[in-house]
Amino acid sequence: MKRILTYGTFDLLHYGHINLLRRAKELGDYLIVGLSTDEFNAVKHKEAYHSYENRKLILEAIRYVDKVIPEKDWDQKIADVKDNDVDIFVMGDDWKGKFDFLKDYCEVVYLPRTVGISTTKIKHDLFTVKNG
Ligand code: C2G
Repeated sequence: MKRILTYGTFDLLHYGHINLLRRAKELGDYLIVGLSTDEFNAVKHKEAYHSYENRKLILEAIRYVDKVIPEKDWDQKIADVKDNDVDIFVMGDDWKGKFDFLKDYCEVVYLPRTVGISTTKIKHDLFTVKNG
């Protein structure tokens, strides 16, 4: 049973997120998602449209996701890897290199981002359409 771990905000869920979650799950058998809390999003200078509880509800409905845990700070990843017996840590390659310290505890894989979509783009496009 190969256990996978990834993190994110996953706001305004889109196909880039789904592509990431699908490919992460394909690397093993059990996918855990560390979902950024609303408070941690503020630390990341992000403000999610959906609350943590609603983003969690949505993620738990995705066939690739087996467990959702709260991501409360930058420093919990080593403990999360240990506590959840994680074999592979996965992130999109916009984070390439940033989490290599986890290589002492598990395999680290950075997957190519899906080009052309982001939560920021969705917000921008909707704002532009709405305001002409
Ligand atoms: N992603 C992707 N392609 C996109 C958009 C996002 O592959 N077009 C990936 C990101 O690389 C990330 C995941 O989807 O691996 C979640 O993206 P975000 O919700 O934007 O996550 P982020 O804010 O980068 O949080 O501690 C790590 C942070 O919590 C990561």
